[in-house]
Amino acid sequence: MTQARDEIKIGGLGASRKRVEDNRFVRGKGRYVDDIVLPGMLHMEILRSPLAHARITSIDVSKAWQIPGVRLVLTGDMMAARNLAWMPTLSYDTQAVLATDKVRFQGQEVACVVADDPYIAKDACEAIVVEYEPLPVIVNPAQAVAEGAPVIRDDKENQPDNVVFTWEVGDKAGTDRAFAQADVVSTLDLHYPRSHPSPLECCGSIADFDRSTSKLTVYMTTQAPHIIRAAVALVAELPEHMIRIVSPDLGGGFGNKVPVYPGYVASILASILLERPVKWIEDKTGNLISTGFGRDIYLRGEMALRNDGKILGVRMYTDSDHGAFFSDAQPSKFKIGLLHSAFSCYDIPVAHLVNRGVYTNKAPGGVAYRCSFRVTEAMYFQERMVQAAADDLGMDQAEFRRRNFVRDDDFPHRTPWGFLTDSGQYGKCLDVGLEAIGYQDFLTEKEEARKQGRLLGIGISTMTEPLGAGNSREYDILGIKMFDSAELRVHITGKAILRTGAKSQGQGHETTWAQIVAHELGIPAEDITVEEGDTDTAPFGMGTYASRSTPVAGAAVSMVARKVRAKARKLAAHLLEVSEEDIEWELGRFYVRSAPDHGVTIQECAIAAYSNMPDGMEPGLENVAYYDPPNLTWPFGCYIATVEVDPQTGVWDVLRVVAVDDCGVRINPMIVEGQIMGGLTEAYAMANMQFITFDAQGNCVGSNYMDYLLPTAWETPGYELHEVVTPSPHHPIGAKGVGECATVGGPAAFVNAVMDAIRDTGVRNIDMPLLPDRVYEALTKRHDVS
Ligand code: MCN
Ligand code: CUM
Repeated sequence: MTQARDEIKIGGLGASRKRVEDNRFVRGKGRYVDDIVLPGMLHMEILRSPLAHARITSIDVSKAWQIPGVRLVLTGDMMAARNLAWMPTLSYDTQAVLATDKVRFQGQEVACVVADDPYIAKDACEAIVVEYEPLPVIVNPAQAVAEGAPVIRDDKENQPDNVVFTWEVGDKAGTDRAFAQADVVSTLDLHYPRSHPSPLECCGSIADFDRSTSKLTVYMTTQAPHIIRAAVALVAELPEHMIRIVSPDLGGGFGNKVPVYPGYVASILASILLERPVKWIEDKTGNLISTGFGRDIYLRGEMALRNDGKILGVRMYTDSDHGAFFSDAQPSKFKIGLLHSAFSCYDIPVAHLVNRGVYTNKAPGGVAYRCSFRVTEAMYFQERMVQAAADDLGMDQAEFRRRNFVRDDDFPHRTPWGFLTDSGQYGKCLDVGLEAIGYQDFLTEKEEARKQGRLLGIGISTMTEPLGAGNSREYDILGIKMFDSAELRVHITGKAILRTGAKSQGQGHETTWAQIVAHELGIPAEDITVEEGDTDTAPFGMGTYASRSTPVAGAAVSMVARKVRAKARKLAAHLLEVSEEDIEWELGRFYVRSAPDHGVTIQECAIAAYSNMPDGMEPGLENVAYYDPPNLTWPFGCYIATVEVDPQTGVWDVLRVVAVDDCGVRINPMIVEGQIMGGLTEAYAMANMQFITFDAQGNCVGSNYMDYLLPTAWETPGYELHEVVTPSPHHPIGAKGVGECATVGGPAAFVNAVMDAIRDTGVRNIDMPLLPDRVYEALTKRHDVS
């Protein structure tokens, strides 16, 4: 008889283990960048441009220097003298660190002051006198490409206009043929507005250059410490082994903490010049107006349809607004992220996508806010178009989806834009969702309500999305391949420490990675410490974004545990005095096949690794694994919302939200549900209230929490969550990513529901957010509203 451990009891795969990091978070003991105080530390503040586009004619810093306690005033010219006025971005562009020639967006960094405390630094920023000569301002793609538009990036050679790139994918001629055969062509124009991830903790850094050792340590808010280390080595021309990046606890990231920001670079230079630690903590307005936003993209979609509901082909034309610098982090092969993952869950024979990216006088970014590299936009367009197409055909929207889904036995399936989806049960997920919401009953209720002048609507959004870049053949950032890593050390008493190249910002890696080790080795999860974010100790990895941690670093955790188990097996054979071939494994224990009671635990193997190894065996029980996934993982989500729209005011209330997520095997179901609830809340926020816009002068509207709204518990609807499990065929434990699914798929469910409720108006689209005045205008004026 064997003594297999109960996996749930030891906190292994499938255990809804409480989050270990919450022990310190709920006690106020988290250690964020701003909590770190170093001896002799100075404080830096940034002076930002009030104008969106202007030539700088002079900067007078003399008054700032006179303020007692000011230690350094940095301007673009001083940066330029050190070749640091411009820095490379993660998308092969350049970005101003401190402006020299022009300012190109409101909020751009113009100067920095370092002082004894942050208040002195802030006052001194206000004592700097900058003279600007205003230039015409561009705030959208149409203006950017208009005849005679001023060239924003006149700093660049070979940049005669404001076009960053044009990128196309698919089969143009084949798509044209499909459209020629269509019974119906459905079209839709949409704008996915600029939004902001707005993590509660803003960005910040503490640079600490120690002249005596030549070592630079930077504590900073980054989701990708190793990429930052490489970037600092290149920008500051420092040797990489003399740079240590530490990303401590993060108060949310949501993609906002991937790019390299001028504040980081300026604090590093200040520390090198002053030989003192220099802390920079961004304020909320600075964060909202200058750091990585999400979306800001216009789409025209066209769908070729057969009368029986079959989609024959799709065209997409998109204009993306990247702001003044093309700075987002995304796989270098794909200029507009993974936008071309649209329609991956549908069996569409042929498709063509053309994207044009432009510079405008707005903050740089575009890849952030739980977007999976712009898959948010892809799936929003997809599901809004699918609903419009079903309406045009007069077909039931659920039936239209089902008719076009890739079927369970059609995997692997090559999408028309080149992805390979490998698994899923799309029809089943939709069925679970429809059943849960009571679809047919709701349609009846809706018709009844309509007779009484009440407007009820139901919105469905179904999607599969690519999570887990790379594989290294196709995915790199600045040429660095997108694999990831894990290092596991089992100590003599059988406790362990695990480090990965990922970096949690709130997702719970300290809890879930230990569960994977528990699953592979049978060591209780509570005996495993998980550490991330310190480049001096963590193995090289590309960090956490695009929900890549479980698919890539999580897979590396499995693989490194398996390597450790392979060595433990040899130790077990030695201890049990049999040959390795005679050994069997069950959770946490090796035993002799012919005598199952005769066994040793993994902990006994650990002791032996340090005290009783066989002749010739290297001591110790540790290893490292680098994992390069063969494919992305393809989770599926089905989100269904029901709403009631008030015809008198345009206000809409959510009645119910049902979410069915298939992210393969769930490591920690409670954490997965938390991710989905958070994601749905962000989806609801974007559909209902959240956007950043600009006036004609490029002034940012949405620069504070009075204008940029975060939903509170009061208005956030409740969610009903359901699960389907289709394991990833290639991930070592069958898990797929999930961190962004609900934010990606959710918005279309809310918007489709409102559009369904007001269908009688004939209005095809209202752009997000669906503010009451926009809905009211649609109800009264009956034309498209944005
Ligand atoms: N998980 C699981 N089983 C699965 C899949 C995931 O138990 N089958 C768990 C993971 O172990 C992990 C969490 O769910 O603890 C999220 O895993 P994953 O989908 O791999 O996503 P990442 O860890 O890579 O997180 C990134 C993703 C992104 S890109 C954004 S943006 C986002 C998001 O996570 N930012 C967040 N969720 C966030 N949640 C919080 N609290 N804070 C953020 O900044
Ligand atoms: Cu696009 S936001 Mo997340 O990938 O860090």
